[in-house]
Amino acid sequence: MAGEPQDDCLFCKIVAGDIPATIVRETPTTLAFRDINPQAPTHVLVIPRVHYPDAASLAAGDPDAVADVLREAGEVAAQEKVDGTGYRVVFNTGPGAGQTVFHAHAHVLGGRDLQRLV
Ligand code: DGP
Repeated sequence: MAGEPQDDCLFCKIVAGDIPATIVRETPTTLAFRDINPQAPTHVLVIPRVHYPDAASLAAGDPDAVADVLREAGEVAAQEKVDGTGYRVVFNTGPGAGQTVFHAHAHVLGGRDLQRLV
């Protein structure tokens, strides 16, 4: 069922505590932890606890969770002290965009000069 934990999902396993992660923030609806392969001094993933495969399906199925993830992205940036200089929030959506883990997640990147994408 949409939103239910999936046995084969890496991030559901992190939510369940079955796989360790360096958690930086937790709320009743979200989890924020350091990316295993950081692309910037601050590289934190913010995920909803509910399982949806990507940001678009999360937005369609549980819009409040999208708001929670974005609010937490801002809280992570403040906690990491990158909110002053600026930071980037990215939702890779689909394999062609580089998505490799199919549980919706926001990358929060900061702490270095981030080249403009658009
Ligand atoms: P994406 O390419 O947008 O699907 O990003 C998935 C990210 O997840 C990628 O930057 C690496 C990170 N990642 C993959 N496996 C693990 C893991 O086991 N632990 C942590 N902390 N991050 C992981």
